[in-house]
Formats: sequence, structure tokens, C-alpha cells
Amino acid sequence: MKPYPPLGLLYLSAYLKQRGFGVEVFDSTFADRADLLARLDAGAPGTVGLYTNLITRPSVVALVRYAKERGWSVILGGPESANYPGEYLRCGADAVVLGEGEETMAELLPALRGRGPHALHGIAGTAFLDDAGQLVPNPARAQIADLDALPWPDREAIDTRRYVDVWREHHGQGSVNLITARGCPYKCQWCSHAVFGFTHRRRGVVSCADELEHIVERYQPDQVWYADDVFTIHHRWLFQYAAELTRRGLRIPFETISRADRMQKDDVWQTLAAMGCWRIWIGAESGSQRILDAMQRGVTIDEVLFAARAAKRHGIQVGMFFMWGYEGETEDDVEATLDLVRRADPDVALTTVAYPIKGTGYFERLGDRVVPTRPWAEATDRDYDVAGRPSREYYREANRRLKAAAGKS
Ligand code: B12
Ligand code: SF4
Repeated sequence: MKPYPPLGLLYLSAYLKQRGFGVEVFDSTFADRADLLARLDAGAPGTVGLYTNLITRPSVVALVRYAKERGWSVILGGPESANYPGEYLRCGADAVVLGEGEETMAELLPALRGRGPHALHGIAGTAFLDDAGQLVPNPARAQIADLDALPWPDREAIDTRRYVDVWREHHGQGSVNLITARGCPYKCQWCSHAVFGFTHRRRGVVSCADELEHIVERYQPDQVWYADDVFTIHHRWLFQYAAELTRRGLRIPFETISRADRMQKDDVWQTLAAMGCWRIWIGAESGSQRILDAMQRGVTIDEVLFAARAAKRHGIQVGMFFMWGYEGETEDDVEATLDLVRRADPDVALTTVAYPIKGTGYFERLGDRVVPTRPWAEATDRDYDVAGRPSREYYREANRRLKAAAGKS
């Protein structure tokens, strides 16, 4: 019950509407699958675009087949279809968009209508099957240089107020999400960069402050979530943004995620606190420096401890992510993680068992030790077994130990 609107789809909707396309967003968050199928059955078929991530694969594959049977053209986008374009196209999709969707969709939609799905040569940022059924990956599209030229996400295309209400009903606080940047230049080996690559592009502080002001006026949330990958990555930008918010008298509580190494200075903490940050999420991942280094995380345990303590000093709650089972992890490393939890004393901790995402260094390194447990179309990237890894029960026990170390639920 902490739902957030799908920003990627809303960015696409805003962009395409601005260019004169007719767009409808079907938001599955509060809808049943039957409603979506009914929508696909209603009226003349057009073109449907589906967002994909690794966990939605079986659902997307089923929808592609359903929509195609009813005469729709189907375009896929998001991180997962970029990793498996051939597989998705062979399941029936007409085209896969690789990377940012705005400009590519504006070019692809008329081309698909005019040329059909098997002659999309030259549409940068797409992949398709030619007449012979061969996969054709078109050249990559240049990334959008000026993010401020994009219209804000089309929040009016869906029932954004309902998200705020659900948050308020369940947590006493209504929340809305926004992003101030695209892409992350760091190289954490398990992290997927399928959409934005390794670049980092920021929006201007005025545009972000305008959007925040609009969100506050229109939806009256009690807090916002900056869904950036690394919110404090660019300190000068952060200070300028904070100053712009102060100038406007805009102080709205928020939570966000960042890296400990980008939060080693007191002025960053003062700024976050002054802006209204009430909880910071830190990807701690492991208490073992050896494992952090193997992940190429680029962060030290001391930096994580510093960040956790600094947050508390500034009255900001600490959320931490931990990852079990990364390559080479031993019982000593698990112990080191428990030790870090005791010392950092986060307010809330979330764990995951490392899962290899296609296209990442981690996936490549594991090679044939990544063992599918089901056919591709029925599985997600979380369903792989990693040969040689301890049992699932071992990690359930690690979670119990972490809970005890944290002394919290
Ligand atoms: C916020 C977020 C979440 C939120 C989502 C809430 C929300 N509705 O916003 C929460 C916490 C719920 C979440 C959960 C998960 N997430 Co997440 N999440 C993100 C994050 C940090 C930002 C998403 C975002 O808003 N991006 C900004 C928008 C503008 O980008 P975008 O969505 O990619 O959209 C662009 C393109 O992809 C494309 N596009 C998007 N949709 C479509 C559709 C069509 C038809 C077309 C043509 C193009 C297109 O155009 C858009 C504009 O350019 C991303 C990382 C990232 N920076 O993107 C990870 C990310 C998407 N998440 C990821 C993962 C793994 C998960 C989980 C599976 C984690 C887990 N173990 O449970 C779950 C899945 C939940 C689910 N059921 O879907 C991975 C996906 C990897 C993969 N290959 O699939 C990412 C990429 C993180 C990473 N770097 O590894 N996530
Ligand atoms: S985990 Fe975070 S810091 Fe590391 S590469 Fe991914 S987005 Fe960047």
C-alpha cells in the first residue's frame, strides 16, 4: 500500500500528446486484469505500449499474445524488453524500444502504421523482426540532452489523487513521486542500466521546483518521493535546488535514496534536513568490504556508518538496503553485515537475495551458473537459481538474524 504512479509511461503520454498523438494510459495499479482485457476488447484495435521490467515478464508475454490476437499493434519498452528484444518479438510484439521512449515513440508510431512491423529499418532506438524473422537491432538513439525540454509526467492521465489517498489512508501521509535526473554513472555490478546507460543528466532546479510546486498545489501530498537513483550525487545542484525551494517558501517532507559516499559532508546533511528530508535510504548492501569491492560499489563501510550517524544527528530516519548471496559471500561476510546493522542501527532495513539481471556484470560473471527454473516466457529474472549458492532457508535464517541484530521488526 505504498503505490506510486508509473512515471515512465506518464512521461511518454505527455510527450506524445504534446506532438498531437491520441494517448490513453491504462494504469493497472488500481485495476483488475479483466478491466485491461476488456479495454483491449473494446472498440477498434490501435497500438498498445507496455512497460516491462524483469518481474512482469509472464504477465507482459500473456498480454502481448492477447492483444495481438485481437488485432492490436504492440510496442514494448522499459528495462526488461531492452535486455531480451528477440525473445519478446518472437512472442508476438511488433517492436521493442531500447532506451528512452519519448523521441523514439514519436518516430516509431507513424512508421509502424505506414511501413508495418517488419520494415522499421533506421528507426533509432528500436529492434524488430524483418520479413525473414531475423532480429534487426537499429542503432541506439542519442539520449535526450535537455531534460527540461520534456513536458512533465502526464499525471492527469491517471487517477493520481487516488494514489495520494491510498497513502494517506494507510500511512497517514499522502505521497507523490518525481524525478530530477536520469541515469547513474556508477558501476555496481548487479544494477541494470538498460534504459539510461551510464550517463547522468540533470534537470534544472527551476523546472524541478516548478514541478514540485505544481504537485503541491494540484494534489496536496504530505510528502514526496524523489525517485532518483542517487539524489545527492551532485552537491552544487542540491544546494541550488534547496535555495530555490527556500526562495519560494516551499518545504515539503520527502524521502529518497542515495549513496553513502555522496553524503560525507555536513553541508549535504544540513541541506537535506532543511529541505524536509525525513528518511534517507542508503544502499548499504553488505558489511563486508571485500563483498562491496567485488560488487564494485565504490563505497566503504566507514562511509556507510558515517552517513547513518550523520542522518540521525540531523533528525533524519535511516532506511538501509542489504543484499545477501553476492558472489563469494561467506558466513564471515554475513556476520560482518550483521555487525554493520548493529553499529549503524537503521530505522528500517530491507533485504534481498542477489539476483542476476541480464546485461549486468554480475550476470555475465555467473555465466552458466545461472540456471533457469522454468521456460523463459513463464519465469522472471528472479526465478533463476544460482548454482553453488546456499539454500533459500539459509537466507531466511540470515534475515531472522538481521532482524535480531537490528532489534526491530
Ligand atoms: C522507482 C523504481 C521502483 C518503484 C516503482 C514505483 C513507481 N511506480 O515509480 C518500486 C520501488 C515499486 C520498484 C520496484 C521494483 N523495481 Co524498480 N526502479 C525504480 C527506479 C529507481 C526508477 C523508475 C523511474 O521512475 N524511472 C524514470 C522513468 C522516466 O524511466 P523509465 O520508467 O525507465 O521510463 C523510460 C523508458 O524505460 C521508456 N519506457 C518506459 N515504459 C515504456 C513503455 C513503452 C511502450 C515504451 C515504448 C517505452 C517505455 O520511456 C521512459 C521515458 O524515457 C528504476 C531505476 C531507474 N532509474 O529507472 C528501478 C528499476 C526499474 N527497478 C528495478 C527492479 C529490479 C525492481 C523490482 C523487480 C525490485 C524487486 N526485487 O522487487 C521491483 C518490481 C516491482 C514491480 N512489480 O514492477 C530495475 C529493473 C531491472 C530490469 N531489467 O527489469 C530498475 C531498472 C533498477 C535497476 N537499476 O536495476 N522500482
Ligand atoms: S545501485 Fe545505485 S549507485 Fe549503483 S549503479 Fe545502480 S543506481 Fe547507480
